[in-house]
Amino acid sequence: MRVLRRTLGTLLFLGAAVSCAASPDADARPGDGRPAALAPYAQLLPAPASARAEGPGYAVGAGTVIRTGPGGDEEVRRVGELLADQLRAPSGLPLPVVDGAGGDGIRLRLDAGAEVTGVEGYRLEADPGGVTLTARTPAGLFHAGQTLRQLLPVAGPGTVPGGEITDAPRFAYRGAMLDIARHHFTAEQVKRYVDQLAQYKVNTLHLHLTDDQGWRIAIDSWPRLAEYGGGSEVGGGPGGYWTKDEYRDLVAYAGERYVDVVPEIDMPGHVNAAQASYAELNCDGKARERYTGIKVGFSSLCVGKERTYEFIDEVLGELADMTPGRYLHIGGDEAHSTPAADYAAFMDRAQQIVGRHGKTVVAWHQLATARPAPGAVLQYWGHDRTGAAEKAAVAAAAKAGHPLILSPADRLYLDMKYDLTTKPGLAWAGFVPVRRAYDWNPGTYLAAAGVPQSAVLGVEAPLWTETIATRADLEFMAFPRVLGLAELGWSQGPADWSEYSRRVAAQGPRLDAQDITYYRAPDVPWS
Ligand code: TNX
Repeated sequence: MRVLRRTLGTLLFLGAAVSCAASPDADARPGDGRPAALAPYAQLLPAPASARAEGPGYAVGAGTVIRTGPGGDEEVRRVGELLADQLRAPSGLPLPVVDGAGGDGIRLRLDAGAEVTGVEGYRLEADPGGVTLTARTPAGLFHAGQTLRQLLPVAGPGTVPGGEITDAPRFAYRGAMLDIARHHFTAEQVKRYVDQLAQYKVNTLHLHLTDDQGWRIAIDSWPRLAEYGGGSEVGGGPGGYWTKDEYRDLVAYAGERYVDVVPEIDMPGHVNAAQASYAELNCDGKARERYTGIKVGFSSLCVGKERTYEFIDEVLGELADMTPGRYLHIGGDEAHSTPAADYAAFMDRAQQIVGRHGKTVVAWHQLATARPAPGAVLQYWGHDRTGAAEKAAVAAAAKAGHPLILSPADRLYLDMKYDLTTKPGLAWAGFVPVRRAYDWNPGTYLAAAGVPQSAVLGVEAPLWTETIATRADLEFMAFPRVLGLAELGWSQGPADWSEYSRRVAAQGPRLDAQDITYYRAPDVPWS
């Protein structure tokens, strides 16, 4: 009965959401009740900081070239080649990449003195003579190119509408996390996700590489971690792991798309796979059984043993050596089997080790209850029911100078079900419909707890994979909610659901063209 009432309630709620989104507004065609197609500049997702459509545009056609000069900067050439690749398939055009600035076409201009904001900002100008992308860095040019893709049709040649866009991100950190420990995902599958994310200007991929159910990264000094500890996953499947070359290759691939990889080795809890691989990592000296269930909080490294710190030093050292980005994530969540004093002592040493390997610590926000090292970044994964004391500890850390990455579980956890109909996923933080994932303000989210806006480094959407084992399920849970993450991370806001939901709908044909399995959520006015 209770379930029935909830079902009815949800149906009524969804019905209301649909009719509301479909009701005529300022941009709607009168009569048919459906929103009119958005003008191209108004379709962009994430929304640019400023855009002005004006005059005739540039027709991209058989003669169009991509110009990456002058100066022959190699990286700009690479950005140009990548953009050409991305535009060739949908347009069906040859789009050769040439050096030299003169002439019409799509021009990529690196200009250290350009009047654009920050390292990722860019300008895009289109008129009948061509499209000019200007930025201070190749990253800015890459983002400009992703905007250009959205100004062209999903299929066939087309015209970039005339006008000018000046754009820069709201937050420096715009991340997605993928848990490849609960279920193994290949580096090729993750590359596909990187491409999907980078087009929406997401610039960080956090990889949850190890957990109770599997250790997914080869470590030379502790080979059984991957060879034995990688051979399991949730549900009893074969698991698997990445070789160092596969990891390096993924990191390079992401880097070419201006996505930094933040690798996570979760500790002192979530370590059963390591403790199954090496008896010496257990206080009792006995190896654990491999684990394929979905409980959390039962494992802990042996805090009092010196060998534990040799282990994390060697593991984090090898990981730091193959990771060009500045961060190493050391987990620190749900250490329910580690007494609080032991936890704090352990995290002190783990943080020192990260620092010795030249990296900056990221940890889940539980580190706030211990002693975060200077500069350590905390990742907040609380939700509306998180207690005041926990939030206060996070706020104290933020006020002491620790940057925060916001991943509220009831907003950005992509493993939460959308609604009652969602087959994969969990619901411990509640359902997260598309609107809920978007309709909040990261800048003020923890303001009531005392977190200043300036402490917010950015946002991240984690995808835990206890219930997600396939590419299709991964995409279904991520899309379209991860667009909300992209929008919140990049655009200035304030959130305006009815306007945003129409831009999500406008992405539908692009997601289809990329063969992305997404949820046609009933709260989005898909055409
Ligand atoms: C909480 S969030 C966890 C993960 C689970 C996830 C499932 C966090 C830091 N820990 O171990 O996979 O919930 O939603």
